[in-house]
Amino acid sequence: MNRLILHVDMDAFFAAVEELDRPELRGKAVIVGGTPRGHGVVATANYEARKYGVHSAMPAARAAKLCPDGVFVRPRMGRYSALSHTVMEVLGEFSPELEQISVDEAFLDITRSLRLANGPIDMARRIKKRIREATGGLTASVGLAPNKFLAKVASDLEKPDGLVVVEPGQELAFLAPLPIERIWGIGPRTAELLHSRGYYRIASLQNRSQAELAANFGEDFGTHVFRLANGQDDRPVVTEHERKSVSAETTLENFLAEDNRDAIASVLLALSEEVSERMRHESIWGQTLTLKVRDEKFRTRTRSRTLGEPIQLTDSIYRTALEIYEKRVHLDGLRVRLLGVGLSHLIVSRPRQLDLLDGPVEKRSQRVEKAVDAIRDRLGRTAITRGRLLGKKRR
Ligand code: TTP
Ligand code: MG
Repeated sequence: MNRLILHVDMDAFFAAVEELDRPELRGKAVIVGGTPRGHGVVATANYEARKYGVHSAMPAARAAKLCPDGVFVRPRMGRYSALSHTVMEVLGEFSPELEQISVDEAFLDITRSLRLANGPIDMARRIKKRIREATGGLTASVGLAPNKFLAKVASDLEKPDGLVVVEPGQELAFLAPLPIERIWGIGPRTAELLHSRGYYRIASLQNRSQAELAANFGEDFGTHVFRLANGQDDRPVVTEHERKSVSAETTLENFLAEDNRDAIASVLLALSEEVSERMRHESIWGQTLTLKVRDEKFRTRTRSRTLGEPIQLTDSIYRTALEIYEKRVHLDGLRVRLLGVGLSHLIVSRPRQLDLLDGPVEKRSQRVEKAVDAIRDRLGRTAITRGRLLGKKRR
């Protein structure tokens, strides 16, 4: 049976919230995060500011230059979280099979919930309308498709306020004209490599057999690309209580030498921090740490270690990941192109007796990380960054 998967993504989320709360901003180019004098980075910009080329993660100084009339607004994380919650509650009204991906994004499996509407497209329209009502006027873009990958691509195609449907049987035709960068895992570096081999549109990948792609890009990545390019993705929508792991990974802009310990450590620290932040936010701990390393030839290695007790803090995650890297990863001189850190064997609240085992150091570190969370909630993600992540060496 065909599945019906929705991907919902709020439009220019933080900026849209600011426009909602401050009508005087409407019609102007709004940039959230950073300052006009050029400190910090942009969290997001509204569609008006995007016309000037401003986008997320851009240094504020550059944004100010590109868009001199842009209004810089300080992030209000508490307000965004509250509205995020509202949106997720609306989605939960339509189906219990809800998987939140980020602050403004979720998958919803509506295969079994259709009785609430007059067919899937009607359900998608109702969801958009309910989100608008419940938030006081925010718009979402929705993709409706037989699987997660197609739904995610679809929701992004007609932003803002989009609704794009991929009918079963239309998967190949839908993907064919799109650039290869639409495929998960094909970032700028990989795209460059693929371009040099003549692959630009997904159609060019659809012409290749699985064996050819596996021979070119390694068994894992080649198979992944083959499946997605052909619109195949059977990952289920995983609701919160079924979730098995929390992980973060990144493809490196510049490949790192296997023995570039400092640079590898910095990346692992940033990933550990991301994982820890999510775990702390949801009050979950994990007992098995998995490190993922992909080399420049696309060979992927994963190494796991089950610990004596569940962990949650950046420091514990980071130290374990780095130790696994140093002791158990051997790339034979190949460079590193991707690193990932994940925790599994999750528990929702920490067993009581473990609190007694906490040494004073861990207690302090827990307090520090809690304080960091609180400040970030108020001032935004980039308000506090660890010394190491700033690229400065501190001894
Ligand atoms: P996105 O959904 O990626 O972006 P968006 O909602 O602003 O715009 P779009 O219409 O393209 O979906 O991210 C959601 C929010 O997360 C975004 O409003 C701000 C925040 N964010 C950051 O703080 N830093 C980032 O680098 C990104 C990508 C997002
Ligand atoms: Mg969004």
